[in-house]
Amino acid sequence: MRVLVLNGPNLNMLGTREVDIYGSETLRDVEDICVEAGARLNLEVICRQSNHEGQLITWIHEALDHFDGIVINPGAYTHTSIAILDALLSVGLPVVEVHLSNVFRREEFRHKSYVSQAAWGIIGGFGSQGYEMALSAFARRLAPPTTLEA
Ligand code: DHK
Repeated sequence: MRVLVLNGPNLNMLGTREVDIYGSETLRDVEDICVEAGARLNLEVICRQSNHEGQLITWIHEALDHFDGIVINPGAYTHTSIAILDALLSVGLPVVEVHLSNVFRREEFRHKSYVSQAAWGIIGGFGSQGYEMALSAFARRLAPPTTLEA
């Protein structure tokens, strides 16, 4: 089972960017956590980050033939991008939306998420642990049902 972890704009600045809000872990740390969690959970995890909406959309389209699910932190595109919502809806893969911060404790413009409309679940406020939670949800969802012994 393969899961694509997508991070959007400014998440490459993790570790130096507003550490009081986003924490001191770098994007590399977050991606390492995802790959390690994937190994524990028996998921193949591939991580990508872009500051460009079109690149994120292309990766979402390409995921259709290569992945079983998507974990996405769209950064500020969460609150603005109907195009990313449409891309997620067009591929129809299960999506977990992750935010490092609890967006509902922050400015009102962060309370609206377009992406949520395509999401199976939403996780926010747990820092990098949120990505592990998302992957663990996929491991449960994608695991083949255990057969009962006769
Ligand atoms: C990351 C961002 O870059 C913001 O634009 C979002 C999100 C929140 C996060 O908490 O991970 O508003």
